[in-house]
Amino acid sequence: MALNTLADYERDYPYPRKVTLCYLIDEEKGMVLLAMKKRGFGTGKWNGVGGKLDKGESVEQALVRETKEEIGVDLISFKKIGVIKFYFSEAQDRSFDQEVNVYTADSWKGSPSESDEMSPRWFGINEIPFDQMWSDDRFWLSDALNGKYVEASFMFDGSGNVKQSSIRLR
Ligand code: 6U4
Repeated sequence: MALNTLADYERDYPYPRKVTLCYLIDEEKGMVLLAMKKRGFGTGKWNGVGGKLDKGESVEQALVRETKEEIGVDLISFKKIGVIKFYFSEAQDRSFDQEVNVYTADSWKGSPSESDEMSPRWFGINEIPFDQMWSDDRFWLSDALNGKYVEASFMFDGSGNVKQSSIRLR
């Protein structure tokens, strides 16, 4: 059957590849740590830190490893704040689609530092640079950082713009 709508993708591909995404939060200062992606998927965008699971790894193991690899920090405490599915409708195959498992962390060891992959910087929670981020972020990130649990799905067009979305906040 043809895949025309987001509901078609959700029905036919309910389990895209899992990846992790983590936002360090400084509650006292009201800041969130974003990192500029220097290579690979999403180059030139501010994002949380994270990536794909290695073989045999759990989501939380990957979250801890990716945070260490990308910004040099050891997570101590973190909390899941949502699950978001992304479907790249104009891609040749479904290998780009992702299930992003989103977390915030409020305690860690070490100071965020630059790696080959990412360059971190603190932003005020009300000063998130949405025009330099994935186009879906403006639909859910502020609510998620303000304590809502987000379950969402997005379908992108070939230019990376959101074509359809379905967002549940609780
Ligand atoms: P490599 O280059 O294979 O080491 P890896 O770090 O394993 O990469 P990568 O960079 O492909 O994985 O992971 C993608 C990252 O981008 C994850 O942290 C999730 C995040 N991400 C992907 N699509 C997103 C989107 N539409 N909105 C968003 N974050 C997204 O906010």
